[in-house]
Amino acid sequence: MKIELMTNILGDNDAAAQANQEFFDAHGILAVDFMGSPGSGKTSVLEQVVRSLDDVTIKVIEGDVATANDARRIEEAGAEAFQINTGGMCHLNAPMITRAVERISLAATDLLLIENVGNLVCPAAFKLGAHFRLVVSSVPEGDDKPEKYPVAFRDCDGVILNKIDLLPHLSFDVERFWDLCGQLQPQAVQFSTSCVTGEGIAQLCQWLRERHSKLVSG
Ligand SMILES: Nc1nc2c(ncn2[C@@H]2O[C@H](COP(=O)(O)OP(=O)(O)O)[C@@H](O)[C@H]2O)c(=O)[nH]1
Ligand SMILES: [Mg+2]
Repeated sequence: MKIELMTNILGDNDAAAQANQEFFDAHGILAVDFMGSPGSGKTSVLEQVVRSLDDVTIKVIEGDVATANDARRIEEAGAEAFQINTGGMCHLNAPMITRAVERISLAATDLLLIENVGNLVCPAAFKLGAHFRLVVSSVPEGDDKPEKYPVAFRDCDGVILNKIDLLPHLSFDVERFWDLCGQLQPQAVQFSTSCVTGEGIAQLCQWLRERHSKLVSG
């Protein structure tokens, strides 16, 4: 019975995710779900993207257990942000995105960036209707994270290795990290970024631009 219930919950979520994606497709909005541990730098990466892509209309949905701190940071960076507080839930789900989308104006929006709740386990199970899912992992977390949390690294379209400015100070085997990522999801696009030096942000922005152009050109 428990398994049936869980199946139903995921089935309902998938239906809402499908409807979300159809809405984004119809409006030419590229939606990207950023997943990762607390503190991996999800908000920092989004701040950098918002500041860099100043000719693109970006809206951000922020998911957190509590506070609107991240939404404030995004608005300071220059994009409208909508905060979802999950009140204890460790992930966003598709109906939460549906409700958020009803409350923000997405007219003329090019990119909808979604910061999932900081967690490497639960968000992977709940699709939101985003076109792409990117995992933000960071150097201080260690190079074994893909091995320990394989579902997130398998069920994603790309991985951002953030905080590469810290590589000289920590023992982190970059080659091992990317090997593990490649074994789990060979198709995933790979980015190496630092929100301190700005390294790698241009590549991520270029990828977002290209994905958006591809979406709107059909
Ligand atoms: N050294 C370094 N610190 C970073 C980088 N990106 C984020 N941080 C710091 O890591 C901490 C967590 O970042 P935040 O963006 O809030 O992470 P989130 O919880 O994943 O949204 C903050 O103190 C950031 O200043 C980076 O590229 N390099
Ligand atoms: Mg954050």
